[in-house]
Amino acid sequence: MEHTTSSLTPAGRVTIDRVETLLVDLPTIRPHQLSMATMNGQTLMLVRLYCSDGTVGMGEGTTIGGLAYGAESPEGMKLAIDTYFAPLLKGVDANRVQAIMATLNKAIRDNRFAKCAVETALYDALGQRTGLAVSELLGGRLRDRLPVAWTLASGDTAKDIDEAEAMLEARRHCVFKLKIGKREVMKDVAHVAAIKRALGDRAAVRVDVNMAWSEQQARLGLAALADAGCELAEQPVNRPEALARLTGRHPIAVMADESLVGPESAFALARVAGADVFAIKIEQSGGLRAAQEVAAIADAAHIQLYGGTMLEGAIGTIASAHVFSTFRELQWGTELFGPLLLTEEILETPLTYKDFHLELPSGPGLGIKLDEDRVQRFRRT
Ligand code: MUC
Ligand code: MG
Repeated sequence: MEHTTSSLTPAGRVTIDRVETLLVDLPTIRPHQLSMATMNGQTLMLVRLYCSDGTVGMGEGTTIGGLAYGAESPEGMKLAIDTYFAPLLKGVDANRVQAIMATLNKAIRDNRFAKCAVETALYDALGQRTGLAVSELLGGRLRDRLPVAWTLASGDTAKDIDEAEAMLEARRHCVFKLKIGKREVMKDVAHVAAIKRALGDRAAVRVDVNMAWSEQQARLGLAALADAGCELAEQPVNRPEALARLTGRHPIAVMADESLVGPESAFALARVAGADVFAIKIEQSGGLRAAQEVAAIADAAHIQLYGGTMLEGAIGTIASAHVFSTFRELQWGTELFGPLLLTEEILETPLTYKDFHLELPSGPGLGIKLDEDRVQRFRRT
């Protein structure tokens, strides 16, 4: 759906003229099994902001397993932007990103993922206008490339080991996150131990339980995982209080993911030393600047940082990379592998993954270009 306005603007003032949203459906390279859903494809909700100076900013919203991970879905984001965001965006000063986000935050509760997509598009357009990369607009990058972990989630131990070996051989990933929580605790631990044994010191092994364990299961599971050589467990339990009680008890780092839904939740968790590490996600945080605020809270509380993903496609992935490149510390690297899980490329020039890292583009805005034919081919009609 498209929205158009033909407002007269004072000289020099750049306005948003049109807001476009579309859904793009892309298959995954294999079924991706999480504790709450198995993904066979990913839907990208793309938003484009057409500005009066000819710049077009783009942003992306994704979720995991439709509504399995949270309250927003790609279809819901599209509807929210078309119906409620677009009238607030049209005709406003496109350079005033903070002011626009303040307006949206005042008029629209929650909808963090949709807000993130729109904020990404605003910064992309501002970057093109000024010639600066999004990371420079966000205060300046501290690194030009980011370490990238890979998630093993085929559901089969032998397949996961083969996959990890291939990644090591290709020098693409040497840190592996294993999705567990579907099976009995000790069966999952045996799966992790077998993978760690096969990879040895050549790779680091971590797990993501996606909240599937009770606190008691987590006490047992974390101790056994530590013995198996696993270095970190992501969101083993649902409730932040339980996460806090588990932190610091076992020789394995505890990382918060689902518990982090923006700066206020980050502050609440930091106050009770509720995790060793924060997995920061731009969508979960409610936007690019909000993600930086979460990072600042973590830094102040001596909580370490990890750059998380909602399995975004190329746009959301590179937007995340611009943000994470500005973090003062990034002790646990990132998992910005989303585009590599998809069978189809939608960029004119694919992102560069090399030597266990994702490289940041240096061009204006996000620094990437969509292949329009490919987008139209996979666009939902
Ligand atoms: C999550 O829960 O962290 C990140 C990697 C992956 O495979 O799933 C996501 C979501
Ligand atoms: Mg997670």
